[in-house]
Amino acid sequence: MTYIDKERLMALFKWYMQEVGDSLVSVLVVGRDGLVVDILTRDSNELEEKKFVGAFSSLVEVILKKLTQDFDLGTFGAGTFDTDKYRFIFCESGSEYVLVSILHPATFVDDVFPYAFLAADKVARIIDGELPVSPVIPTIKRDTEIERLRRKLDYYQKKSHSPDYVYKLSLIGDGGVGKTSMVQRYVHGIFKADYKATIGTFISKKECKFKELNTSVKFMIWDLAGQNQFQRLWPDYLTDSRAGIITFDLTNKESFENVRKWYDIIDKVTEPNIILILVGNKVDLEDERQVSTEEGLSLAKELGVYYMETSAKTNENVGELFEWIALQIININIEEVKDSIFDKTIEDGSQFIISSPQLKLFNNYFTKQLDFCIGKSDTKEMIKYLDILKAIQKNKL
Ligand SMILES: Nc1nc2c(ncn2[C@@H]2O[C@H](COP(=O)(O)OP(=O)(O)OP(=O)(O)O)[C@@H](O)[C@H]2O)c(=O)[nH]1
Ligand SMILES: [Mg+2]
Repeated sequence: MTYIDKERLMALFKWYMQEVGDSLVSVLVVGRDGLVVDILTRDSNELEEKKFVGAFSSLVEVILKKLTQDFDLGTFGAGTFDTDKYRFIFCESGSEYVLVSILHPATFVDDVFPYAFLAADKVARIIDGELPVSPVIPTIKRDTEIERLRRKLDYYQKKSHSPDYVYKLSLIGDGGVGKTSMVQRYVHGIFKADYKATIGTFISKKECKFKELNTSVKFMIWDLAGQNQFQRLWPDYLTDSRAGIITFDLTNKESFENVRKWYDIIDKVTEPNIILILVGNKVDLEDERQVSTEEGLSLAKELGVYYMETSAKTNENVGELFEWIALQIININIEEVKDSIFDKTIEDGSQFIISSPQLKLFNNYFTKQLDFCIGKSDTKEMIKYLDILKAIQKNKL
């Protein structure tokens, strides 16, 4: 059996229990063989544990049978099961394990599912053991009308953001287009050829630094599972996104045809001023291309978003993609303060200091970019501007 970092697993269980609240009475990780790897109960004592292991064991056959069927069909096993005492949610956690959540019978499972999948994905990664996994489960806000109104007010009242503001950036698009690969390339500098579909969502943090400009943008990156069985979770996971990367696979026409669907999903739950970019990934597979740059650009124009082509495999344009979004965010922050203090030095919340002539150049740069969407060659143009910005900072211009 592989080594499992149980301490981390337990820390994750604790976060999971804390976020879901009292309705979650026990959480277990179980192997496909039905053996319990680890368990946490709310009132953690051995007697309680035994009770829940017992409750689970009476169901284990049904659950494992269903999971095996799903697995054979190539779909992800996840579902609920009710007994008179408890509600069970089980989520497949990688191909070998299952995360089982035991809840009070009256629990509204739709509230728990977003957390359960998030936890299941983390469990799979902890067991995998290849990369560090944070055990932290963030609060996921369910999108009620009141919540939305409150956020809108909040957003418009906030003129500029504090240096510690963390921007939520979400990646969406069909399963297998390369979202996780792009994030892992950007955050960890690695690429893996095998495909492990994301369960629910995978969250990473990264700070995009512009040393010469003495500023940075902090991202919390939400990489959503693209497979259809996760669709009811998408709106919850996308809530509060400030930027979105709609990804398709250049070698898969269907994933391109689904871009509009993804656009509608993110458009519905986010603010109109969200920064969106359309990305055609796997540009390294030139021979297998099914979507041309022109087609990509034309759809991006129609949707009023930017366009870029990337390869997580060769690292083409991946850093540039995130940098581009960060620059857009800086630009929005400047826009928000510039009218009042145009001729003075401008200092925005993210420590971005800029003088009036610099500001003009910066603005020209963005205005120019707004006129057209960026394709592969245009990205070079962008990088050229980045160099100009760097030169400005060093007062060479
Ligand atoms: N050649 C090539 N393969 C890639 C590229 N990006 C991803 N892949 C491969 O495509 C497959 C799917 O990649 P993932 O990143 O897991 O896809 P995803 O969009 O996260 O999929 P879901 O999590 O199911 O939504 C993997 O086998 C990757 O190795 C790329 O730029 N070029
Ligand atoms: Mg993924």
